Amino acid sequence: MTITDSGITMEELRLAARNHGMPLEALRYDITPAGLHYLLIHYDIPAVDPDTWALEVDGAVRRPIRLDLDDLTALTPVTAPVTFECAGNGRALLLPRPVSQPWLHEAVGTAEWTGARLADVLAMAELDDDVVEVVFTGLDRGIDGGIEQAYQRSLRREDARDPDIMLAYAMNRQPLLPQHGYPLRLVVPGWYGMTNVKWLTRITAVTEPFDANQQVGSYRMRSDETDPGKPVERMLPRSLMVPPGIPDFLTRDRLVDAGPVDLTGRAWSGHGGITSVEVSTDGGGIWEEARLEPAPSPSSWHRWTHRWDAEPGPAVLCSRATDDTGRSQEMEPLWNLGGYQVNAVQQIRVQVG
Ligand SMILES: Nc1nc2c(c(=O)[nH]1)N[C@H]1C(S)=C(S)[C@@H](COP(=O)(O)O)O[C@H]1N2
Ligand SMILES: [Mo]
Repeated sequence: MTITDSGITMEELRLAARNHGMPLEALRYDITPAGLHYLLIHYDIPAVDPDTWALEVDGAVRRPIRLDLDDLTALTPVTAPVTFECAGNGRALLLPRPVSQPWLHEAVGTAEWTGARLADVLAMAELDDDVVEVVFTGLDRGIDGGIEQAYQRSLRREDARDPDIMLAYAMNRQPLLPQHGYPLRLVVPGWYGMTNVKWLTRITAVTEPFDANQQVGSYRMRSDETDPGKPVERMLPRSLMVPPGIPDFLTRDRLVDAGPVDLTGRAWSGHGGITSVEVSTDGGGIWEEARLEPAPSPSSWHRWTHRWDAEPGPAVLCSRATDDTGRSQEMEPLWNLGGYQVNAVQQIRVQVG
């Protein structure tokens, strides 16, 4: 059976016009400037009144608490660069294309987040012994799968204990921008972006696994509608390259001068550190080891570089990352119903002139 692409739909275009990616040339920055960080908002940016906003911690806890922004900033702060990637990054490379936000490669960014430790706040509230998950609720509401809901995600109790998880009130040392979750968001290093609940207003300890839409309806690796699938959690390894040379406006194919070209990019994984990045300039035939720099923190991407002696003619530039666990990247995207975890190798067509 041959499946042909029916073209991007108006629904996808509407989503793409609201939610922008990180321009790939911004891979040059260790810390992505806030305005260049990718953006994904399922519903609308909610209106927040900072004077009345507070975080409620409730459910199966011995001491329900209510914290305003001053209470949260008074707790011991942590700051770390954390690489975010949307679980749908790469979705638009699939055929047939799952209809949702149509990302190619650019749903990524690394900001420096500052916040209180989630573990400290949970310790203040004292979870009951039979708590199995912690549910995070945002202020934004909408309809998904025909059901009206707030944006909500949960973490298993053991995962919520990670001391690196933040209740973040600053991005790149500034208060959060409205689109990135002002005044408070969750930041869970290593997990795909949907985990990082924005406009956080409530944390609820529950004694049964949480089954709302964003937990069981979306973000599962499913082969078809009848498959309950496995949850999407930690980021698969991925490497991206700064496209060298200059682009054609419409096709974005690249024009590069012949001679030595310093290729550079970033690589990350939510399963552990990156152990190698390889580069191919012939579309994945021959691979050479790139020079990999240490990551500034365990939750941040690594920088890599590779010298390429570009000879006149066409070339297809690729890079692929391998992590601590041996996970790596395939050349061809692996299809799944929701279009998640598509970490196929980026391919950049260039003409060397
Ligand atoms: N409340 C709320 N939190 C949310 C979302 C949302 O729509 N509402 N989108 C999630 C998704 S799918 C991603 S990929 C990240 C994107 O974070 P960013 O827009 O700050 O880059 O936020 C997550 N947190
Ligand atoms: Mo996402």
